[in-house]
Amino acid sequence: MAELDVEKLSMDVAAQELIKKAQAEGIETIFDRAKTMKPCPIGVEGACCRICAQGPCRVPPPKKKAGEETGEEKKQRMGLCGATAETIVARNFARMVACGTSAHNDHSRGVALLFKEVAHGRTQGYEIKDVTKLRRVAREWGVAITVGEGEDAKPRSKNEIAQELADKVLMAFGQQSGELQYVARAPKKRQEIWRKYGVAPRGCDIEVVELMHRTHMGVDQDYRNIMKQATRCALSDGWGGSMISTDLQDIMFGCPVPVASEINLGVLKEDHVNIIIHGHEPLLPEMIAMAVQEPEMLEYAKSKGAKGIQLAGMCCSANEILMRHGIPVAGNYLHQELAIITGALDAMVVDVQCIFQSLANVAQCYHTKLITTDPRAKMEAGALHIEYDEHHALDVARKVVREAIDNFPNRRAPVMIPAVSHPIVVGFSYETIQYLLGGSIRGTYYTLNDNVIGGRIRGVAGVVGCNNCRTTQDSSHMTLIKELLKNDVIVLSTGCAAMAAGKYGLLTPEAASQYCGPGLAEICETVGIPPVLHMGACVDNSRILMAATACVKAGGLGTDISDLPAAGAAPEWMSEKAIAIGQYFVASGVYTCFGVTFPSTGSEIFTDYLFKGIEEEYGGKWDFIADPEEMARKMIAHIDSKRKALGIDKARERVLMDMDMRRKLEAAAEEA
Ligand code: NFS
Ligand code: SF4
Repeated sequence: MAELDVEKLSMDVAAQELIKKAQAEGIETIFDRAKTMKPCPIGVEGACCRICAQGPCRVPPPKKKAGEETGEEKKQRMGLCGATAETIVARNFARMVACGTSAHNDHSRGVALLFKEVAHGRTQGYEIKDVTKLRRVAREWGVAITVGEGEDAKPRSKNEIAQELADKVLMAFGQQSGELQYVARAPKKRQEIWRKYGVAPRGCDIEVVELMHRTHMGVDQDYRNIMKQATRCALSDGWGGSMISTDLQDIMFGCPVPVASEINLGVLKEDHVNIIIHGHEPLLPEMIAMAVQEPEMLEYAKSKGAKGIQLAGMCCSANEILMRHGIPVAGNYLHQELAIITGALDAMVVDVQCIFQSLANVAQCYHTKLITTDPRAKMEAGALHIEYDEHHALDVARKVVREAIDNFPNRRAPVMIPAVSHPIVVGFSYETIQYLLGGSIRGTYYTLNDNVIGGRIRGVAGVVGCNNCRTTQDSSHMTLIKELLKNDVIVLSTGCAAMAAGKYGLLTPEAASQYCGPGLAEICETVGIPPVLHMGACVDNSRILMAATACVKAGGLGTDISDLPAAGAAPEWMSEKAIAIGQYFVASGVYTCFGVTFPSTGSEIFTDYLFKGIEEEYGGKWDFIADPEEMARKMIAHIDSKRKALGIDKARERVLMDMDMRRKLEAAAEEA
């Protein structure tokens, strides 16, 4: 094995220690493979077409600037069928959107199916926890929350409401025409833009299917038209599947409220049975969280010589149970092999998405039991499959926990748990932010807006997305976030980015005085919140859309999301889901920056469209900036340009509003 420079691989000390341990023990990890296998230079630019058996066809980078090529030179930049670089790159990009959307929407379908079973009382362990949210969401879907008329009206039972709601929501997946229900949640102006360009999504499944069809060999050959469907598809994720799963998960498992916990591999305990839940779906993890607390389970663990059971999470499954139960997080995406290498992990329980196949190999080098639980995601070898079944979910969870306990006495390798962990405060759902910042009287995002208008908060940034082994773990996240905070930009975060923020102490209220500019620091200190608000898993990017919409509706910051002094970023993205998310943010009017690499650079014309042309249609646009400091600079410049357009660029002093100003705000809010 080649020598690795651990500081280049991760800025996380816990990761560095464990990569060294892996090296010493001869265990190969993603970091070794990244060193020996370089990315294909043509594929990385999206310029390799392998959608039919006459290819793969590669279109090399142009020798001249776009538009200056001769006909002959253009021909050399074509696939066998004549597909141009633009078509090839657009198809590849669109297929990433399709796959990313399918991942979120299929997750969402699972949640909706569970919701129906819960509503009918056919499950084990689940219940409807947030009745207030149930009623609010039900009303939106046209489900009555009372029976009878006028004074005789009586409230319907939560199960009755949920049953009807479940049927309506499930229809959204197969819906063929019209618009998805949550399109109506967007600011009015945004809805009109979507209608104008014909991209208001019809259903959660149809948009993926149509996009796959249109990117088949010999179908859609106009990159703008391909992107039109990619946009409609992405919107069926952000304002469709993802939003549905956030809502239904909140209704069943509880809407997140602020909760304290801890993050990084130091949360594992040497003398406890350690279980990590890794993946994306909270369904089984909710039950595992219950099972580990049962006295019989604790007794059983003690009978095997353990002091207790330590449950922790990884990736978005972690975010889900962290937000709702304060269960500690062992780490983000690039920590998955490393957790096993501690030698202290008795079971890693995985479901779907972002799971390395190499976990099976690594687990076999230690005593760790790798347990797959989802019928859609099995491993050929090296894992035990215990299938999730909502009708016996708690029993399945107990079985999983028992497997882990039984494995505790089998620990063999020297155990090394890095003494690295950080306290965090999480749970900033859209509703919680409204409550904290909106005040109890108005119950809107009004106070937030007021502070943005007054200039204490310069703007809002969403920093989301993955880790990527092609760049130093967490380093871009940290540089970007710190730059933003310093400039009074409040950060909303989800996914592995939010975990990164937590690992270096940014998810505590105390971080405000240390990292923020004076305006933002003052707000955070007054309200008692961290300057980076952890809003959940990647499906919970829908919460960011809702927060942005609430800002528009609260008034004073324009009439559309594209008017807000806001920007989004995924500086260490790697997953196709991130591309789907990026596309729905762009189509919602947000300037969205990605780091590491960008999968469209194989066509200058197409990239130009994503980085510039698309803004004329949707008010948002993509950007690719590898350097996080430069990314921060451009995001802040964008925020400032929006402030200028709103006429609040000079309002650094707090403006106390008079009645006239308030009336104007309210009028704008009504319009939105
Ligand atoms: Ni989002 Fe969450 Fe992490 Fe990236 Fe993967 S875990 S769904 S895709 S890697 S942020
Ligand atoms: Fe080549 Fe065209 Fe087939 Fe793509 S669709 S692999 S460009 S022949």
